[in-house]
Amino acid sequence: MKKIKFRASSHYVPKKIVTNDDLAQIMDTSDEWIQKRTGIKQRHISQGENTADLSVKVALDLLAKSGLSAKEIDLIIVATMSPEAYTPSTAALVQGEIGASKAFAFDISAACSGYIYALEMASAYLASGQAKRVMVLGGEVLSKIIDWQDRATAVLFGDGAGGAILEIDSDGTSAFLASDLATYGQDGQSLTAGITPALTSFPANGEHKFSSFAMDGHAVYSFATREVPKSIQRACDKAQLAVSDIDYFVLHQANARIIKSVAKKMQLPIEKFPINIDRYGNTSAASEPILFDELVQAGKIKPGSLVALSGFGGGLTVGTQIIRY
Ligand code: 4VN
Repeated sequence: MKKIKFRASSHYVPKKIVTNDDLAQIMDTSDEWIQKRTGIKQRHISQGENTADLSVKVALDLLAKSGLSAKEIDLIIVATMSPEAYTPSTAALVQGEIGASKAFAFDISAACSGYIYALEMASAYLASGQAKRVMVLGGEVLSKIIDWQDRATAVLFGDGAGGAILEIDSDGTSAFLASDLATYGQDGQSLTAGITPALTSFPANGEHKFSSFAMDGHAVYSFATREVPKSIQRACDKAQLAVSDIDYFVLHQANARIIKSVAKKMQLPIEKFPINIDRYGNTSAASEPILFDELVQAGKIKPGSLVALSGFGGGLTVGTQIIRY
């Protein structure tokens, strides 16, 4: 079995902070409502930087921290639901920008579970020997796809990026212990963005419409509280660990209440479920690597730590990776 290790971890958020009070100026909402229902106090919103720009910032910091040159990266995967374009992929833009001339690159579309799915791809390429070093990024500029008139969703989201370099290492044990991924496409309509309807006649009459972020909050909320504990349990079972063995549960920062409900349902101490949604809002696929990196930087996740990373949302998708850092 090939051993896989984390070589570096990083995150980046745009400079501009938008507080709940700022939002209350432009829509019918309040700081009290947003904090009580979601745990969010503020979010970072991009001004001019797009998804690849945020991702490039993380990529360059990963290279600086690891001491690697861009040419030593074999594969770049970006998880995003707010890519710059249908094509080129955000990952290809990053690859070109940082000069990773030996890397192939592609995006993964699994919304808020994207980073977990991307880690699965990275570990599969590493385990098969098809790559020795993989850069995995989660990057989102959700502000550009949000309907800023829809107060039910607009208050939830923020922009940011995070990621890691994973590599084959012959020493010790592998960082990837077990995973669980599941998709519920029959429920996909409860969370959508960027639907592109087919032409109904040719030649086209009328404009192409772009649909912004839309969510059946109740449906997605109950999906998350039902399926996330099950996914974590299945992944722990595969790793032959008890859920109580896990040091930190790095959950998608969808809503603080969902995270608390998962902790309660699993009868685990809330201290093991770090939350940073108060500062960043919901950054979809970027939320797991941002939180992961903050915990690494704070010295909470350290060599040997057992971490369960879980994503859930659009697709609908859910996924868990059990990692020994
Ligand atoms: C996963 C989830 C959510 C999500 C769903 C519902 C929700 C976040 C509904 C009730 C509302 C407060 C907000 Cl579970 C979003 C994503 C997308 O990343 C993924 N918040 N809420 C209220 O009225 O209390």
